[in-house]
Amino acid sequence: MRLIIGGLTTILAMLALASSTFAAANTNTLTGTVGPGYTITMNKKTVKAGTYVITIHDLASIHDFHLTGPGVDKKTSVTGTGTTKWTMKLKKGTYHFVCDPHHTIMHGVLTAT
Ligand SMILES: [Cu+2]
Repeated sequence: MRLIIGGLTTILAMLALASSTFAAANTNTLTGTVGPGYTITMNKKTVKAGTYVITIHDLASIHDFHLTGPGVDKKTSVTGTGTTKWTMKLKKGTYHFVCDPHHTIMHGVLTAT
């Protein structure tokens, strides 16, 4: 019986180790998309403050994706298209993303808490 409990404890310890290793390797990610129509979106509205890899899909040559907020001012080119990855630290606060040429109709907010 002691042997079985000992074995079980070892298995549980290994599972705990495996899950914490997985959590450490798991990066915070966000995805922003602009175009192809007159839309700009972020896949989340609220996130925990921390380091993020933000993947931007710029799907139109008439739009850009411009993200600003505490310590952040990043944008893709208006004429350029394609996928861009930004690694950045999001502090607690409010971040705004816009398409500069159409900022009155294409904008959104991301909150870090
Ligand atoms: Cu635009």
